[in-house]
Amino acid sequence: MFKNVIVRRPGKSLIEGITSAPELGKPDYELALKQHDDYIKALESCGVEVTVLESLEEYPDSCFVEDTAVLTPRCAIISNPGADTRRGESALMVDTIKKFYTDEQIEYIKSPGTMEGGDVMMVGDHFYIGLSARTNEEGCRQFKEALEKHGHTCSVVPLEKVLHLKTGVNYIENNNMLVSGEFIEKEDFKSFSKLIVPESEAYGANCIWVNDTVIVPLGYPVVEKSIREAGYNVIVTDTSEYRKLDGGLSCLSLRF
Ligand code: CIR
Repeated sequence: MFKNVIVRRPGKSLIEGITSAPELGKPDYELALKQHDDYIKALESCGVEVTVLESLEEYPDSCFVEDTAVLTPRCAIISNPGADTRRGESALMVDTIKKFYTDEQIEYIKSPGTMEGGDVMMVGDHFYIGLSARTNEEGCRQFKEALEKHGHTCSVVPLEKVLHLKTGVNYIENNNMLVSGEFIEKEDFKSFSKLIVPESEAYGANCIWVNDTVIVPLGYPVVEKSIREAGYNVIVTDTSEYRKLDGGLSCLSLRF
C-alpha cells in the first residue's frame, strides 16, 4: 500500500515542455492546472497523503516528478535525467525526499550515468529498468547496484520505440500487467497476467495502481473496461494537456 505521494504544480512554462508530438498542439495551461487539481483529488480519494510542491518556471517539464527519483519501501534513488533541459530537476527534489528517508537510505545516479524514473517499474521487491534514450547503460548499472545494496533485485529491459518503460507497460498488482506494443510479446513479462492495450489506445497503457484502485486516463474505453473486468475499483481522470508533452498519469507523481 502507498501512504505518500509527491506532485509538483506545473508552471506557465509547461507549454515549452519537450514533446515528440507537436501536432497535438501546446497544452492549455489553465486546463492543465484543473486537470492537476483533479489528479490530486483522485489520489487523495485512494487514501494517500499528497505533498504538493511549488511550480518551477525554469523547468518546463518539472511537473513530471516521476522522472526525478525512484522511491521504494527501503530506499530512495535520485535520478540523473537524460534530457539536458531536465537534468537539474532531480537535485531540487532532495530536500522533500529527505523528509521521508534517512541519508543512509538515499542513493544518487551520477554522470555519465543517466536515468529517469519513468523507465522504472516496481513489481514487489523487483524492479524493471528500461534502457532507453533517457536511461543509459551506466545509469542502469548504478541503479541496479543501488537497489541491490538495499535488498531489491533489478533487471534491464531494452526499449525499442517508446519514450519510457512505463509509457508502454504498467504493473497494477495481483500479477496483472497492462501491456502495449513492443511489450506484449516480451519474454521478461511472460509470467504475468496480461491486459492487452490495443494500438489505438496505446497512451492508456499508462495507468497507476494506488491502494487497490486503478487511476485510468479519460478516453481509453477498452483499457478501462479490461481493468474493471479484472476486478479493480477505477477512477477516470483527464490528462489531455499532459499527453501533448508525452506525459502520462504515472509521470505526474511519486508514489511510495
Ligand atoms: C519529457 O519528455 O521528459 C516530458 N515532456 C514527459 C515526461 C514523461 N514522463 C514519464 O513518462 N515518466
